[in-house]
Amino acid sequence: NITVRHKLAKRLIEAGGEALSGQQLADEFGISRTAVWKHIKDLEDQGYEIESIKKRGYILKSIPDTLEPTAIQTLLKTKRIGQVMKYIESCPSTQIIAHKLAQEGTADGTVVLTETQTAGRGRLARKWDSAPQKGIWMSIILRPDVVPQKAPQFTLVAAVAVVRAIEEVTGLKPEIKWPNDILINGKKCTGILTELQSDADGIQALIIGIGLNANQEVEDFSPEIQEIASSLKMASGKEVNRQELVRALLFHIEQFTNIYIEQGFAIIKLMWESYSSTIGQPIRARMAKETLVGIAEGITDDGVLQLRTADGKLHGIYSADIEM
Ligand code: BT5
Repeated sequence: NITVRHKLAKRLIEAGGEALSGQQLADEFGISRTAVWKHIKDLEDQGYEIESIKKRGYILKSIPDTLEPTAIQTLLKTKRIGQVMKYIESCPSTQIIAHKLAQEGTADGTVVLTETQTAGRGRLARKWDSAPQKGIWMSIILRPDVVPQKAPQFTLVAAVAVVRAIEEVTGLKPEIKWPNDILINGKKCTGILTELQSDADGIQALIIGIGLNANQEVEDFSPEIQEIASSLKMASGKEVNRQELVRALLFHIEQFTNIYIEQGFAIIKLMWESYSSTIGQPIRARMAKETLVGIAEGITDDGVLQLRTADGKLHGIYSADIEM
């Protein structure tokens, strides 16, 4: 029974190192003391360190560093996002699992989390490096009532939410590089991949994949990205609590998607531009068929990047790799 286990974990965390007696917990949850003991064993199997002291009860000593739902959901402040969570220790890609769950009709706000991906992916089938237990490799399934053309804006909404969450948890000041990279000191620490399931009726599901480098050291990255990638730990010098970070991410993604859906893109756009390292800068936009060089002037209300070339022409960039 997962909810009793959640409640028990929550109660132990809130007790802040005080002992809670088996009888007291049994009364609170309306179960037997033996049932309490069984739940305690389950938590221990998940890596919780719990001391049991005769006549006094249970004391929580430590929480495991995993993204297992009990640990995350215990202090989660969201209403929709993360109420349903699927956790797999290792998988090819959380995007693949999320697509399958979405097809099977999973609820709006379902979150897929893993410790490592063997085939993590970026845009255009590029590889995403996903070191075990070092990052947040997560896909969120949303079912917004908007037209498919609006899907790319969710990448920008998610980017603003990611920046907020990183700021809140670490005090670092990340920047957004259009459309989907979050940088710290010019190095990529997060990538976002928004994919779509749609039909004649519109969007069936949006799958927002977030890959966030939390606790890697340089040597945890594959050699080819060691120069361009960074982690929050490398930038701040401190180990981050991944559970706290996931909760902050889910909270801000819920807040900002609500703002976007209720009030439109204008507010998000302002915030996005204030976090952007691209706007106002000379850039090179590499697209499938051509490369354009110019100044990035801003984004439109649809999230399209506006690039002014030397001949004075303004170009709308829908999809590209940006070099600065
Ligand atoms: C992205 O693609 O930045 C989107 C990445 C999305 C990853 C998440 S993890 C959870 C979910 N499940 C998945 O399978 N994917 C999503 P793109 O803009 O195409 O950037 C890919 C490029 O970033 C690669 O070609 C590398 O150069 C670089 N890269 C790969 N892994 C990285 C990492 N861990 N940190 C920083 N840069 C990385």
